[in-house]
Amino acid sequence: MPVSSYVRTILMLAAFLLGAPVAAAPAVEGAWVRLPAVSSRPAGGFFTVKAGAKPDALIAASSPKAERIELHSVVHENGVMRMRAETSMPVPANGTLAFAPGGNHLMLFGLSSDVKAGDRLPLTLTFQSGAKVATTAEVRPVTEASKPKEAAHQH
Ligand SMILES: [Cu+2]
Repeated sequence: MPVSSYVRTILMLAAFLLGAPVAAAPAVEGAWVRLPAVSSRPAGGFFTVKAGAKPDALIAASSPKAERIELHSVVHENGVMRMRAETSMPVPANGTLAFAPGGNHLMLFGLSSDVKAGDRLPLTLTFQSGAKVATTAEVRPVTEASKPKEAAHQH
C-alpha cells in the first residue's frame, strides 16, 4: 500500500473513532440545581439535552450527593398544575429536551446536607441508548428562579 493511502486510512479511522461517540451520545448543557426553600424538601435540577443524530430518551439521573433523583414533567389537569414522575423522556434526533423552572425538572431527594449555593454538584444522566453523560450542576439558592434572567429562559 502506498504511504499516502496508508496515511489517509489512518486519518479516516481516527476521524471515525473520534467522531463516533460525539454523534451517538447526547450532550448536556447548562446544568444547575436550585436549593429548596426548606432543607428537608427535594431540590430541583435543570439543564438542556441536545440529541445526536439518533433519537434517544432520558431514563435516569443520579448524583453521589443525592439519595434518589426522579424525572418529573408538569401536566395541567383541570386547571391545576401537577408534577408527574416519568420513567422515559424522549429526545428527538438532532433536537433538544429542556428541563427548566415551570416545566420538566429533576427532583433530588435526600440532598447531602453539606451542599450549598456555589458548589458544583456531580450529575450523571442515563439514556435509553446506554449513554451515560456526566456533568456538573451549579448549585444556586432558592431565590434564583425569581430573577428576570431565568424568567427569560422560559419562552
Ligand atoms: Cu417534581
